[in-house]
Amino acid sequence: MLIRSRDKTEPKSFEITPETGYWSRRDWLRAVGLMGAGLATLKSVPAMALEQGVTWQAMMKTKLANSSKWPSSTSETPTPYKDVVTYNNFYEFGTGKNDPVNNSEGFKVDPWRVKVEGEVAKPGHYTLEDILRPHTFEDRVYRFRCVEAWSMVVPWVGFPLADLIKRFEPTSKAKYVRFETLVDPDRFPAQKFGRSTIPWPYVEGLRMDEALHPLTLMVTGVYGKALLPQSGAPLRLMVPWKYGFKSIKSIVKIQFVEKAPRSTWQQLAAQEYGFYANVNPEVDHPRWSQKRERRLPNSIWDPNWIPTQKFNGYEEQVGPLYAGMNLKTHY
Ligand SMILES: Nc1nc2c(c(=O)[nH]1)N[C@H]1C(S)=C(S)[C@@H](COP(=O)(O)O)O[C@H]1N2
Ligand SMILES: [Mo]
Repeated sequence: MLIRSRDKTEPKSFEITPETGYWSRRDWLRAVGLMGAGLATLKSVPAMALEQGVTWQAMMKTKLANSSKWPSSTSETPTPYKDVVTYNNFYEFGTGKNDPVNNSEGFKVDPWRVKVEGEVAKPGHYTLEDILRPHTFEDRVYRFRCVEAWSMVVPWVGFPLADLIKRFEPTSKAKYVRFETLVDPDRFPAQKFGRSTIPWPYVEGLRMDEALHPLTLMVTGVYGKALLPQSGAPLRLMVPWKYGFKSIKSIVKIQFVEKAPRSTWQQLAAQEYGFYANVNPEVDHPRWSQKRERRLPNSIWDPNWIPTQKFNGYEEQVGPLYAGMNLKTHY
């Protein structure tokens, strides 16, 4: 088929589910008025136009330009862009806060596929275009709290994870969603042999009701721009009522499973980092208090300590998810 001749990295037809490449070309043809015009006409379209019609970059640009404002954003002052993209945790690029920005220059998103598997009616190896296509982006300003007791206020761009999950049609056996980050030592220097600090891939998971909660966002951008590598390009999660480590970056796998997945930080130190990881000032980390946080921007002279709120201030929205649960044992 024509779509497969576009470039060598295009998936083979057997990897394509009905929603994938074929439909992208069809939609695009319809948009430019070529639908039904047949093969001859298609061949005469300049190659460049074909490229622009289907690349995720073009799709991303249009969607970012047409994003809608989410009405429930926090009115707190956003952390400056500079801090958001230079003070990061992304161990694939190194453990220092500036390692992600310093070690990610030239990071290539292409090729990018998201493998969807497990308890779903529509598993597949989806292209980034497939993932993004039907979704409208929203601008949402969320509080963001790392388990290390620093925090930011970030204007994310994205769409509800629930909208994506529904497209895959999870079965009744799908009780949890498990996510994986890309493993590629050529793109993530800290994954190179001998330099690893944590086991790869980075793994995270959510209970199905948490994954479907309207606050859970699949993030594609920050401050109105596409995600930079250090922030988890091209797709990362944002679960604003949980500690930052739950918000996995650069996702390449979404798995629907029956049992609670074991996350990277549980594997490393289960007594310190639980599966739930809900922001909670009443439950201290074994080595430090979680009662307060350093809100960025700050400095050593002015650490800007503020009190931490239960569920990071989203208790009204997410409290019911944990009704009757002991949050001290389910930390
Ligand atoms: N793949 C991957 N995802 C990750 C991490 C990581 O090291 N690798 N760090 C987590 C942690 S601890 C935090 S606090 C946030 C940081 O997100 P930010 O750098 O965009 O602020 O990403 C989370 N997602
Ligand atoms: Mo974190």
